[in-house]
Amino acid sequence: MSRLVVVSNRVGVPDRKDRGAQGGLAVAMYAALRRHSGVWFGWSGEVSEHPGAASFREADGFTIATIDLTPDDYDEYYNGYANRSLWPLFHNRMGHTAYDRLYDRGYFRVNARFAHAMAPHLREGDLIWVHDYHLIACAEELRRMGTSNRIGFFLHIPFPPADLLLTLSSHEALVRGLFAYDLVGFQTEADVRAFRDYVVNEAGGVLHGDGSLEAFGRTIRTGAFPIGLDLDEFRALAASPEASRQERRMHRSLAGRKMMIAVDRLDYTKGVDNRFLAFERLLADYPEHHGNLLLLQIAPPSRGEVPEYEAMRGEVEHVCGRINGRFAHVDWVPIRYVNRGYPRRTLGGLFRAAHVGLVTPLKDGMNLVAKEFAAAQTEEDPGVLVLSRFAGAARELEGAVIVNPYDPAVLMDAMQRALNMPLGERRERRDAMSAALRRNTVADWRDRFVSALRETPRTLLGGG
Ligand code: ADQ
Repeated sequence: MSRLVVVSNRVGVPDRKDRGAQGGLAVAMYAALRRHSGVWFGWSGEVSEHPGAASFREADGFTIATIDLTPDDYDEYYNGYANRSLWPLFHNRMGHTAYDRLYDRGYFRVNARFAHAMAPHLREGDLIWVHDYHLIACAEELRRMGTSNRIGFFLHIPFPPADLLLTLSSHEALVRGLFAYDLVGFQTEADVRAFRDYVVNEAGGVLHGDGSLEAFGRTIRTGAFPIGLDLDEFRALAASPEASRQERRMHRSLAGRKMMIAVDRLDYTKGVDNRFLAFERLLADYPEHHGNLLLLQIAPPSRGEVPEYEAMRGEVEHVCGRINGRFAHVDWVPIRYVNRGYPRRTLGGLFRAAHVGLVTPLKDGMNLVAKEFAAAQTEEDPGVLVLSRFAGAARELEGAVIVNPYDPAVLMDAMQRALNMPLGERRERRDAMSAALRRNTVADWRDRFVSALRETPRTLLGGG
């Protein structure tokens, strides 16, 4: 059987003692890597002046191979191009996008370094699966070195409309880089369409009748592979003694009040401030909620070295402080704003204690928090999910109340509707979401992608 080589910016490291602390994606990868005696290749998380060759260690049934980055790599490739250029642009946040040649060069240099560090360890027949926006240009360098293996790429974040992508000087180099793969997967059909649109209209490419795309002298396959959840695992976590303890603790602290919950990395794509503004309107328009409803926002800071994140954090704190100052009583504060992360089993308990889950990103590739909230709900008394139409998850979770997160009045109405929804409707919606989660688990996602890559026609393979 062919080996599987997974390549991503950061590698997952299995934790035998606490499986529930790890995301479903990492766990799904471990299973595939074990089955295929594979290798997971990525950045060690270390920055050093003189990084050497890749270092290897055996994990639980597979191999982890990592390289260090130099301080310049870290600034230009990681904080720079990946997180200040690609991330905002691919989430339609042009105002946050940095345009900097130094970042461009750093990105392509580090992508080439990944390829060079990896190439000596590849074997004929290895299936190579590269993940996400950090490493788009990796395969092109592998091809230059003569690698003819099947190489697949999966983009976890959205693919932007052509007009936005064209604002990056390196737009063509990026898309040409994607044509070095054999299979390029996206979260949704809308992302696939955006990619095809660029290729056909801006790169003179051709969409063939069998769905393959030809440009830059190569023909590749593309497709939507929406990422799923390990439903049984998350349900088991949400029903675990630790989760139940959290749930009881939260009920005690609520003392009969209702709770809406939101859980995000603190990121300007997640729409935290819009959510707070909608909540402020709700409190202003419906005084019956005063003293009887609170919003729990869990938002651990991320990417603190990127200036746009610092600015956004200040803005969110300002809005939160204003709302709490405006409405709080001595015995009730409307927003509980928590800047730390919690293990997934704790989140499972909190999701069960909540009446409403607010997942309202301005743009999101998928958003697994939405799926986790839906998975945690019980049949007896399910909470309602309010979900942004701009999250990939909205395409599958039709049982959610789907909203436009930009319009505070729409978001406020959705909150009010969710808070007052009768049990029968909540159950119907919960069942619809469970069925959707069951149809497409993270294992299905992984297996569909790996099979599609394995089945790439031989005729399409090769260098160039
Ligand atoms: P992220 O932007 O990181 O991922 P998301 O999918 O929402 O976002 O979360 C991934 C995991 O992180 C989930 O398992 C979630 O529970 C956990 N997480 C998020 N916020 C947390 C918090 N405050 N505390 C603890 N855990 C938290 C990117 C894309 C997404 C896509 C995923 C997977 O941006 O759109 O769904 O990859 O493809």
